[in-house]
Amino acid sequence: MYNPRFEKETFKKEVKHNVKTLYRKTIEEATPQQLFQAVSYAVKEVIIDDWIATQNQFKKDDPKIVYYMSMEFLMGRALGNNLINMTAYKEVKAALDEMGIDLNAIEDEEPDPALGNGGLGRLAACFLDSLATLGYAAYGCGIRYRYGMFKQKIENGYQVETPDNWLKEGNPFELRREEYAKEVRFGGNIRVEYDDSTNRTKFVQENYESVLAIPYDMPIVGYGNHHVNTLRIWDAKAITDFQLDSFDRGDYHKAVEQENLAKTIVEVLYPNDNHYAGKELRLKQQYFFISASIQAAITKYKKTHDDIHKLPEKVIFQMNDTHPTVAVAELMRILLDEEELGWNEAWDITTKTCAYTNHTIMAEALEKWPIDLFSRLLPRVYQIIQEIDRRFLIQVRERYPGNEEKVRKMAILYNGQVRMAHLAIVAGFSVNGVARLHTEILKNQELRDFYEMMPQKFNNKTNGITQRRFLMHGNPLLADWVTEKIGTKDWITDLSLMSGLKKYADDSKALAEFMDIKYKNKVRLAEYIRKHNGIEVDPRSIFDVQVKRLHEYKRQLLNILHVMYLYNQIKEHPEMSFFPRTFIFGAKASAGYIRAKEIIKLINSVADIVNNDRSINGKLKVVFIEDYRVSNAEIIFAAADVSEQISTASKEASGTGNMKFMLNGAPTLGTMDGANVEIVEEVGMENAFIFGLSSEEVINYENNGGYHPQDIYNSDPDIRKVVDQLINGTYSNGDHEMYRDLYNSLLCPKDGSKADMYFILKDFRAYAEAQKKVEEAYKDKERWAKMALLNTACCGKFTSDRTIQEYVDDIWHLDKVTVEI
Ligand code: TH1
Repeated sequence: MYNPRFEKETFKKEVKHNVKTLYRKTIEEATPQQLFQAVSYAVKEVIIDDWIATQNQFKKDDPKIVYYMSMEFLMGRALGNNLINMTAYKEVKAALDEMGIDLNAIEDEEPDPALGNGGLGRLAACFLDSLATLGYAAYGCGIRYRYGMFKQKIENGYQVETPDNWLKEGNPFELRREEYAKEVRFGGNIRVEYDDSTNRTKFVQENYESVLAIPYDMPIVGYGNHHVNTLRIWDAKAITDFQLDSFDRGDYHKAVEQENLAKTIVEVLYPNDNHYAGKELRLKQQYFFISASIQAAITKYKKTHDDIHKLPEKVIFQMNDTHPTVAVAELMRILLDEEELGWNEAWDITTKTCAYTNHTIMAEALEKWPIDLFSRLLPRVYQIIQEIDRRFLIQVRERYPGNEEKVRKMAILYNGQVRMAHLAIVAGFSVNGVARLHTEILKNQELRDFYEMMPQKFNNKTNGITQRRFLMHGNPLLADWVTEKIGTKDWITDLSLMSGLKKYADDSKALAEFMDIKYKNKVRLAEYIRKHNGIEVDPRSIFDVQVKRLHEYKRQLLNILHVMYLYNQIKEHPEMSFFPRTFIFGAKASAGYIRAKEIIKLINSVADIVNNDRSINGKLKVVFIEDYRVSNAEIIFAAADVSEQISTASKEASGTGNMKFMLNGAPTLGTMDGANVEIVEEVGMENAFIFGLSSEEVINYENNGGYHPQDIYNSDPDIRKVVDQLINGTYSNGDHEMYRDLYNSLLCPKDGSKADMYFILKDFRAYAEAQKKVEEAYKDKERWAKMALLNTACCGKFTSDRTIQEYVDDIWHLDKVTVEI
């Protein structure tokens, strides 16, 4: 047994006790939310012991620590996951059953912590799970947003955003740690002082505003190893006036301003995925959590080490995209101004401690802060960046004498902007992409100049996902079946063992069992859809699923145009054979992304027409699942037959949903983009449906001004019909304007951009043919079952455990910790 405190009677007593002391109630009287709280506190009690033990082990072993710096951690619910990782899920479920409490219902009471947008934030969460499971010392560093990712409602087919007040009922798993608060300073000016006695120039920030950063710690439980790491997210508080400089004391305006600053800084997560908006508050958020995290890391290091020069032996700051990149300058500031090191010493430490992960090549996602804004908000940090840039450009000119074009292309400060990616590459010792293809594109296209100058920094770390959440928790039927079939549950920590399923690929009994589990999961999703959408879907139809953030490059528009095409086909040829299909969508659009919202409306309009057309006998259904998030994702992946991964080749850096589908036995229908390439390599071309332009072809077209979608429109009547239906009122009650912008985006954009930038019409025929092949394959039950099973069997590479081990081996060089209990 993992812990005697999970013993049935002990645990039951604990829950009863909690209900009594927290709410003055009995189990029978308690509300489901109160039961969730009481159960969670009982679980936390046990976690705390392991958490303490882990910290003590760290003190003994003094391991190297990775600080995973991220604006986003899309954690998903904690209760079920913690129970799984403490290997107590089934025991606790049984104990609660005896008390008449349904664990699943209790789990549904937990708000889904959504401190992230999508793949990037969820990757950070999977990484924390793997770090703890593999026994490495790690901190996640982020922001405790008051409001996470908005809740999505669909009203009249349109997305409506409502605030995600995830802390309303209190978060039972967090610990507030006021005593580790750090001050963070913004604005003002820098006074330069010369100190004769030490011969040093001092840089003193004056007239600044400051906030107090208060850490909240959440436990990150490793699987079955008593290892508990920490996610440290920062809240902001005004510095009360007695803490102000004597000069400022009693300054009422200043006190109120600082109150406001503190409140607004952590108020809300920016709901943009793969997009940079350039808002001042966002930069404040970045510096706020970075300054607090770096200060805390240095304080911690200095508690037990006296030589700051050896920081790189014990500390790594991994920067999750450019959002935390101000870290390099903040570390320099602390080393220069507070530790009083010289530039070269400080630079040496910084460039051995900081590493950067690139997650996108989308131009609109690149962070380029206007210099005036940046230098006003972070005057000292800006000075340091100027000096980093000055010294870097000397090197560029040495390497490429007379080549001012190179200087312009590579500079950190250029054209009135601070280019954060360049800063990260120059100051980091490692630059990694998140899938093989993506890393090659970085090296050969986007970051070519940097790769040429410093090839040793570049490396690939293909993303991964945690099987603890996305199989054990999300798909318990399949998890148990896998354990039975391969004769071990070691796959929970070694996903390569899934290959043990390959021997069942031609075993009809095993295949039938596998598909029976898929069927049950489809029934579960069908019930969810009935309850939430009021739509009846047939679990015997093909569940064809595209769930991810809504973005033009992800091409949900291609998917829904194809649905419109199928509908036309069925209507025109009622006798045509057609295997029933349910197209399932789930996607949030950034609140300000108008075209993405139009696509959501279109999907819902098509759903309305198609689902209510009795003449097609329910052959086609379209479902838009409201508020796609981690908790319903688990249900969706388990139930999917087809995994739609149809981004314009070269645009999706990796994708991680693709891996979750694969794990759950859904073949990929996709382009050769991101990690799809590696998925196909593992599972075999014959077990996926690949179509469309290659990334090289896309890049080629882009470099030559695009292509002519008009030609396709003119020559292909089926495509023309579908495109025309955007403006002839078919899906808009006769309104010819509702989808005019989508129509224009394909043929003649009004904003000066290229027509059909994402090659939707170009790839349409290839997509339709691939979809035809899906249908053919599905009709042959055995063949489909084999494909599906092989997807599960071949997914071993895509565990985040493998990804993390690669980061450790090539970048972080962490020490393993064994927690002794
Ligand atoms: C995503 C990428 O689009 C996706 O391909 C990848 O699998 C995932 O990161 C994890 O590596 C990104 N999300 C964001 C979010 C923001 C900015 C850039 C990216 S890239 C806010």
